[in-house]
Amino acid sequence: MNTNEYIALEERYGAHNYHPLDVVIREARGVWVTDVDGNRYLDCLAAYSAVNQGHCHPAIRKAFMAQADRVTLTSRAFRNDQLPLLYKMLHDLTGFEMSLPMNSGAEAVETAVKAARKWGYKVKGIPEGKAEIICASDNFHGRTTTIVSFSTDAQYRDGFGPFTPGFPIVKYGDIAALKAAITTNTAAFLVEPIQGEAGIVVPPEGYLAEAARICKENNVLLICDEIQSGLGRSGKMFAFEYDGIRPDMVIIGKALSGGFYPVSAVLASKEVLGVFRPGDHGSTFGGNPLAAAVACAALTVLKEEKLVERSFELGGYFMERLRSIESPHIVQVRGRGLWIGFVLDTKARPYCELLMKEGILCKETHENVIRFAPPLVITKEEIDWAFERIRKVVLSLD
Ligand code: IF1
Repeated sequence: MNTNEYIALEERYGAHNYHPLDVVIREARGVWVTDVDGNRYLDCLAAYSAVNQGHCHPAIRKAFMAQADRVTLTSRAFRNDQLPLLYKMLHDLTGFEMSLPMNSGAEAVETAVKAARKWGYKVKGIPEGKAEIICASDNFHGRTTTIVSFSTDAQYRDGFGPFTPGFPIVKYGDIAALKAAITTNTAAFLVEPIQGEAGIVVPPEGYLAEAARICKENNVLLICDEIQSGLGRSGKMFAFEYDGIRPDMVIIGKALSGGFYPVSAVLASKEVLGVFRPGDHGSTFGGNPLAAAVACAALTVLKEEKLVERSFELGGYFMERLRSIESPHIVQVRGRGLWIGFVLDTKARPYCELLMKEGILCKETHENVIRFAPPLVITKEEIDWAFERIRKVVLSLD
C-alpha cells in the first residue's frame, strides 16, 4: 500500500480527532524516520519528547525483548521482580523518597491530583470536599474529563462538561496572582516549569523559585508536571532545576520509556505518597514488569549517553543558529535545551508542510509556533543539516 491508500483507510475508519501531516511512517532509527514510500525525514518532534533517547534505541529494545520473553504483566495483585528495581532507580536518580507508576501522562496527573487532595484532607486538615488545586492559564496536563476541567483552552473543554470543580486558575508567570489565589483550602499548585503546548513558554526568571517559597510558606504542595519538560528535554534532568528548587511532587512520563511503551510515574515524599492505602488507587497495567524493565533501560540510556548535557549544549547551539536567521516573519526564538519554540507572525502549518518536503518533520502549536524538539541523540552535523533547510524554507515564504 502507498501513502494515499493508508490515509484513505485511516480517514474512513478512524475517529478524526487529529489532523496529522500526510506522512505515513514505516520505520525509524535514532533521529531518522522513513515513510511507506521510502522517503527519509529528520524527526524534529520526537513523539512530543517521548523518544528523547532516539527511535528504537538498541539498549531499550534489548531490555524490551528480553522482558517480553519472560513475563509482561502480573497485575499488582502479585509482585514482580522488575518494579522494585525501577523504584530504586527513580529514587537514586531523582532523590525523591517514593514513586507511583502509571501508564499515560494524564493518568499520572490524575494520580497527583488524588494524592494532593488526600494529603490536603488527611495531613493539612482541609474540610471535606473543599480542597483546591491551583492551576496556571494555558496549561496542558492531558485529556481526561478532570484534567480538561482546568484547561483554559476552549477547544479542549467544548462539549465535555460538566467539569470537575476545585481548580482555580491563575495567570502563568504571575506570582502576585498565585499569592492572591491561595486560601486555607489550597492543597497544591500544579504547574509546568516550561509550558509545552502553550508554545514552549519559559516563565519569567525566578518564577518557580518564588512559587516554591510561597507554597512552602502556606503549606501548599508544589506539583511540577515534567511529563514533557523532564528527562533531559530542557537541558537539565528536570526543568525545575533551573530555579534551584525541589517540588513536593513531580510527574514524569513520555521519555520514561523512550517511546516503547506508555510509562509514567509520580515522584514525591513519604508524607505525600504515603496517603495512599491499599485499594485507594491503581491500574491494571501500571508498574507492570515490561514497563519497569523498559523504564530502567530508558533511564540508563539517558545517563550513560549523557543526553541531558547533550540537550543543554546542542540546544544552545541550535537556538543560536535559528536566531541568526533574518526574516521579518520571525517574532521570537525561545526555549531551553533541545526544546525550541520558533514563533512566527503568520500560520506555522504551511512552514511545517514545506519542511516536510525538505525532509524535516515538525509540528506547529497554537497556529503560529513551530516547535523543534528532536531526539536528544541528534548530532551537531544533523542540526546543521536541519538548519540549512529551515533557513531555506523560512526565507522562501513571504
Ligand atoms: C496529544 C501537546 C505536547 C504534556 C504535559 C501531561 C500530558 C502531556 C506537560 C499528558 C501530553 C501531549 C499529548 C499529545 C500532544 C502533546 C503535546 F501539544 F498537546 F501539548 F507534547 F506538546 N502533561 N502532551 O505535554 O500526557 O496522557 O498524553 O501521555 O496528542 O494529546 P499523555
